[in-house]
Amino acid sequence: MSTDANFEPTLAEVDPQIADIVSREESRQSSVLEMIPSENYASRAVIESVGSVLTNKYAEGYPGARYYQGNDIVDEAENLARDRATALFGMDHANVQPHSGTQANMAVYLGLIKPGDTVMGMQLDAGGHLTHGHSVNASGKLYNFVSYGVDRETETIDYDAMLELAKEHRPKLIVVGATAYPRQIDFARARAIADEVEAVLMADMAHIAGLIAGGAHVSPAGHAQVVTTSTHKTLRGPRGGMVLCDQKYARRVDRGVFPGSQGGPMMNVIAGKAVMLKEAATPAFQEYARQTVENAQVLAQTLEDAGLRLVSGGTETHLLLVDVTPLGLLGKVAAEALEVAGIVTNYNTIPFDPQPPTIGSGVRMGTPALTTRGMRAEEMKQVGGLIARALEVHQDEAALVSIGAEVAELCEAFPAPALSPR
Ligand code: DSN
Repeated sequence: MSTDANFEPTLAEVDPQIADIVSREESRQSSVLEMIPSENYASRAVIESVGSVLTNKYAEGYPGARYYQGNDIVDEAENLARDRATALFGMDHANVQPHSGTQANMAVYLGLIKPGDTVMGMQLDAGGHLTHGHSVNASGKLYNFVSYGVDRETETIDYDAMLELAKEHRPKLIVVGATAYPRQIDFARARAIADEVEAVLMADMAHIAGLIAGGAHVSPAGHAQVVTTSTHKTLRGPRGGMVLCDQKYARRVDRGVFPGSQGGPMMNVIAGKAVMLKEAATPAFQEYARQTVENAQVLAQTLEDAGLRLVSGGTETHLLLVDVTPLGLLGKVAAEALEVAGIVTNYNTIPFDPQPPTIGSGVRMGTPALTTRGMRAEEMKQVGGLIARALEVHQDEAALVSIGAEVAELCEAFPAPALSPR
């Protein structure tokens, strides 16, 4: 029988400082235009799962084969997540335990190849990710990564050059996928290149997983033998990762995750991934994915009409990369000015960037979070106008603050999903 004594004190009672930080961050997320393309608002159902007592359970191993007792109930959560993931993405096998997209990528490398093996990945300034072989990352230190990039003219992937590079270096694994690439990836073409040199194709769909789930981007299923992703971007799930693969690679992928590179899985987060996968399989999510891309395209057109240069001339996804150098700006300066106006983006390198990643010549922005708030084409025209004006007056703090007042009005009209009363 429960008594009052069983109830634990609340966060606000135990640690008012952290409670205040959580509350202020919730307000910040609702009072700015959140345009970092890898961010989104997880649903209340996802956040409830992540904040649940499933965090208490140790479950090293996999459902039905754990190294701890008492896992029958959490096994059900992991099985639901695995089944929903394979059904949604049309792949044979899913591992839902990776703590992040980075962990998912490292687990695949560990499971499928050996240190020193040759791998091909997209270089960072062309839009790739640190875990696609950058020298400062374990991927670049442990494996012999050879990098492909984009064509200087079109700023899109040069698949012919990629094929030549593959023939020259005969990689065991080819990684496609990006964090700052606004165009769709041709998975069929990438698979043909991999087949030509007898490599395995790995698609890192972290940025576009939600678009793929919603049918707004071509799927890697049937092309890539292994697919990795994070779960908190366009998918709107909890912070985490996943690997999907053909049955042939299932055992090696699983061993790459556990015991290869992780210990106990976060069962609370796995439950949140299961909820995310249920939500992403709905018609409402398909509409969300479609609207996210439409919003990005309207925003791109608005910025171009205002005289800004977009890398590759536009977007086919949720993401835009604005070259701010024609305005005499550096990426970091531009992103900081936008934040003063309440528009949160991130500075980024652009293809063939002379600037280091700590400065960048571009600003990366996207529409996933704004679309979650219910904004559509009309609002994207407004947002594009605000961005163009803010970049123009970047040195005038008062002008930026006055643009911020317009941002605040828009945010009030399209409230972010809220957990606490405001
Ligand atoms: N996934 C990266 C991003 O796109 O923000 C960070 O690792």
